[in-house]
Amino acid sequence: MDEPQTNAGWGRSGSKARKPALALRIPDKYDIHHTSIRRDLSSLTYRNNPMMKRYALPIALVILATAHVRAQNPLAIPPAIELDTFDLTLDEHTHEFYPGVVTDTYGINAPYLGPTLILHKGDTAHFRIHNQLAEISGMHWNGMNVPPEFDGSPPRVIEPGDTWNVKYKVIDKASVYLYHPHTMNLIGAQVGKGAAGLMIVRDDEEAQLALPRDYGVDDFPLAVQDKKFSPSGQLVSSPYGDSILVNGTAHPYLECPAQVVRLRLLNASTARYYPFGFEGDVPFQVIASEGGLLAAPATMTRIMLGSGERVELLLDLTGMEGDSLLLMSYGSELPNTVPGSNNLLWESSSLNGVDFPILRIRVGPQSSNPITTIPATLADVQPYPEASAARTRIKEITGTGLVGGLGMFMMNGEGWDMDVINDTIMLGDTEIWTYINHSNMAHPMTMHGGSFFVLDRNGQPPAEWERGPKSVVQVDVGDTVRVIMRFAEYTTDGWPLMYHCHNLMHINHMMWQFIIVDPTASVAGTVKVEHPLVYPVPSSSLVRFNTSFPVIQLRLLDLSGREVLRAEGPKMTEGTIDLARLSPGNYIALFTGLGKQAQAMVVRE
Ligand SMILES: [Cu+2]
Repeated sequence: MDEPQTNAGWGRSGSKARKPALALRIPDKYDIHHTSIRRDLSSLTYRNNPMMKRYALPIALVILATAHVRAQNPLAIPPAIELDTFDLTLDEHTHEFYPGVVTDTYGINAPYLGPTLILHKGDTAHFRIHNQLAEISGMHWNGMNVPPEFDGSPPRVIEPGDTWNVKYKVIDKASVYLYHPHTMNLIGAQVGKGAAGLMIVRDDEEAQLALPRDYGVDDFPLAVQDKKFSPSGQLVSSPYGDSILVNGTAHPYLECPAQVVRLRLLNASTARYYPFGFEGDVPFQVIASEGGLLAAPATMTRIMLGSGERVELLLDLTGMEGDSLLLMSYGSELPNTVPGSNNLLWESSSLNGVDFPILRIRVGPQSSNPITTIPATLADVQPYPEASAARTRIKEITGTGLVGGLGMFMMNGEGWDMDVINDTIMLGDTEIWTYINHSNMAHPMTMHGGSFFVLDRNGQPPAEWERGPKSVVQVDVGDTVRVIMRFAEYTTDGWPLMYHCHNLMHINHMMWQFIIVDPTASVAGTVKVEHPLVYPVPSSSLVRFNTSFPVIQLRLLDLSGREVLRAEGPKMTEGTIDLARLSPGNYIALFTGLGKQAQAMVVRE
């Protein structure tokens, strides 16, 4: 069992203690290339401080001379907590990412980001989410399959000052998950200020393996973000930043023992993609993706992650005591369809299209009971067979826009509308979703409701590291990516689930929703779904219905989830639906009353 850990590197911070920010332009650039360092020097303009002006050149020269060894801050490791009930408080804070520069932040039980929550598969997890922000918020469990009423998507809202009680059974496999607000129109802003944290799920299958899992000793979370700061040191909402933070630490280094270490690597950035790798092409083994372990480690020297994607990787440092390694982003290798490349048509950033360091790893002495070998096999990974799919949905992304969201991206011609259910899925079904990207930019696509498997990309099997359970998949320009997902656990019961682009500047518009319905049986939950009498079936015009409750609202959905009819109900227990104007086919009729729901299949001849 892991003891809760803390780390002194968590930072100098205050809660709501506002100090005046220094009028100091932050020397935040992170490049090791001499060309980009020259760009850095031009931005080192100190204002309102004659002393700083006088020393600007010598300081710049020192920075130039030490560019290769600028990783000077110990990496913050968020404390890991393991509780029956987690109290998570969203609040405003301040934090010094750079000494003497006080930045306004959001945090969860912390000045910036939140603690790492340790969960166990099979247990019931309880959370009390306290919203101390001055605006509405929420909480979502990225990658996890939880009852939709606790998923935290819009329209779920926690009003300022309110607490939301959440309870769900942990049914997902051992991996690293994310929690963050998923509030309508505020996701990017709230996450961008620091309202996010990691969850580590443990299970018996993972526990059987000789893997590093001593949190903070040989098992480390690495949440990588690019941030933009204003001249006064405040976080600026922007598609790109030119300061790299890992777990909120600028210019970080991490002391690792000379043995196999586990890095839980998360792209927590707004939009930037990172082709991660170690200087000198030191190989590493990817062992897990968002939803669980792979069948076997995949040996790689580069891994490109889009926003929201995460992997666990092993790095064998055995025999390397005294040595050091540099985790890099090889941005020069990004195709120009991907945010983070130097595509001249999009927003610019000094880090676009260039290689830059992420984290310096310094190898120290071995810990007790070190892991020194990497297992050859990992988990029983059984992608759903293609033949088990009840249907295929084509999801075509179109439109032209910028990384920051200007422009319009559509899915099958539709944008985000909270009043429209885009897809209706039958409980228990397995479905293939085919994402086709005809827009001008790569999008990392995610689905709520758990993990899926990637079947293929442009007809080719996915890369080895993409063959485990995933909840975010990269869909590049021109790509056709097929994923297969099972919807077996929960009906949505009035709380639709989302699928969306994980670029946090796109998410407010590139989001769509699905419901999971059980047309054959009552479902557990707060609302018991009843089966009204509906006749005749089929019909070419009027269908009569009888319900056990007065109907307030009546909706008809086609089998792709598109709403084809909505009417305020008769407020009586019987009435008629006119199918005459619908095309022939099957439809689901949803009847809503006060605290009551009923649904039935109707057929237009
Ligand atoms: Cu997008």
